[in-house]
Amino acid sequence: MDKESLLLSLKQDIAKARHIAFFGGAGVSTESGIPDFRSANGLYQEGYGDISPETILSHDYFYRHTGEFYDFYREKMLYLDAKPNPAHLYLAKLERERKRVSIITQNIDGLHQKAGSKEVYELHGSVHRNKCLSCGHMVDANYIKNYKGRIPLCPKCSGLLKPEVVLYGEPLPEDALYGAIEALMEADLLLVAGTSLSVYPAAGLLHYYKGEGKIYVLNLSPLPFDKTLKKRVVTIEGKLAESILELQRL
Ligand code: CNA
Repeated sequence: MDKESLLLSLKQDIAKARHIAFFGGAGVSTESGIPDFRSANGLYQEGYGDISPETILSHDYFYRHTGEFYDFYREKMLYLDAKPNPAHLYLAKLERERKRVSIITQNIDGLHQKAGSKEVYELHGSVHRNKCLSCGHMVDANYIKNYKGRIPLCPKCSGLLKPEVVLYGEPLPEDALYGAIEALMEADLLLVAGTSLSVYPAAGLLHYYKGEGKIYVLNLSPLPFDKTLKKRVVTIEGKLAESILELQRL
């Protein structure tokens, strides 16, 4: 089938669906100007000497090299002027039209909420919440970005602030995890977009999807699904936001 026919079939399945689960990753926000990790222009292609981004964005590194962590984090992970793109906006519009749309995201940028989506499970947390490890006071991402000093400290007690972002070596937040599992078990249509499905345990959650229909994948490149899911997968290659605009025109 050509791309137009695939998008038409997706549009019809969306119209029929009662409850859509959308499982997304960094590729959902590249068209908002936020680089992903693994694409040709992704963060992993840049060099940081001998240290990999996974190492810098890890629990141990945060505590042992807090200054270096924040140098990287503030320069590479905070895109506070980014705006939702047509994919974020379309999903929010579906929800406003009284469909249940559960957004399960590995992103930490808050763009689904900015677009208006209400049911969002942030598996890897959010740059917008930052907690003082001493007194529990919360600050926003602007405070972290604009702090005059290498390591942002709490405005109330000068304690160390930590972004509520899931670092490598940390467990997923239980609320988001169980909410995502429940949504996947209840949904009757699954869309997977802008993710390499290489970060676990997030990628493994797709097995909780119990709907009987197809699984649509909207990604720049095909994804490695195992045998159980593979036969139901329909892949629509290309840029997500462009595909969504095309779908809306059909
Ligand atoms: P990834 O491993 O970088 O994979 C991104 C995937 O998206 C790749 O398969 C790309 O081919 C695909 N892709 C890129 N641009 C587009 C596009 N415009 N349309 C369709 N597909 C596209 O990212 P994952 O999310 O799979 O990896 C999980 C990490 C990335 C999570 O821990 C995130 O927290 C982390 N991350 C998040 C952000 C963000 O919040 N915006 C940015 C960078 C990294």
